[in-house]
Amino acid sequence: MPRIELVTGDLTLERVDAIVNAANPSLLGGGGVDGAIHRAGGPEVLAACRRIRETMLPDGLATGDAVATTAGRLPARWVVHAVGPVWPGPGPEAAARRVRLADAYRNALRVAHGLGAASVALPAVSAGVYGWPADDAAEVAIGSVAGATASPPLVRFVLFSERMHETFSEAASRLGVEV
Ligand code: AR6
Repeated sequence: MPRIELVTGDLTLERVDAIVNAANPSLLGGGGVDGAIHRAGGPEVLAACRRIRETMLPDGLATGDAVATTAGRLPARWVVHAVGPVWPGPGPEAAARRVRLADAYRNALRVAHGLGAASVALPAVSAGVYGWPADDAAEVAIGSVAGATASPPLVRFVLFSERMHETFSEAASRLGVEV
């Protein structure tokens, strides 16, 4: 199991080997942390995403999947773009999509590991524009990383607010995961 750290901060400032983007299937940018990553990383990141769309993923990146690009001007070496699910509201569909959220984390870590990254920083995927309730988003995030079989040895969640940091700490205690 990787070492898991929780910090409050801005993901785009992280000096780690790879940062994970909460992207959308188009890979062509958006708001939230995706917008911040493209702004800070510069046009090289978008150009790399466009190339991936043209050569490998004409229909876009599936929910739960992940793919890596250069990090452009960011301090990290790579951006691993992962797509989380949109919160569908309570009900059976939420259970199905919850699995996709866990997949997004597992695949992001697997891709980072495959690149040889020793450290990776992640946001709370799906917990912003995509509307996933924070408590559950945190539980899926921590649980997926704790159960990951292929991962960089250091995994750092970079949470954008003190509140979200607390939510992640509480989820880790509930799950009995040391952070
Ligand atoms: N550093 C760390 N966390 C951040 C930052 C940052 N710089 N900026 C926002 N967050 P979101 P999603 C937090 O909306 O819910 C985009 O339009 C934010 O407070 O970025 O997966 C994409 O293109 C929240 O806790 O991602 C997709 O269309 C968390 O990051 C869609 O949003 C995730 O919020 C994806 O939505």
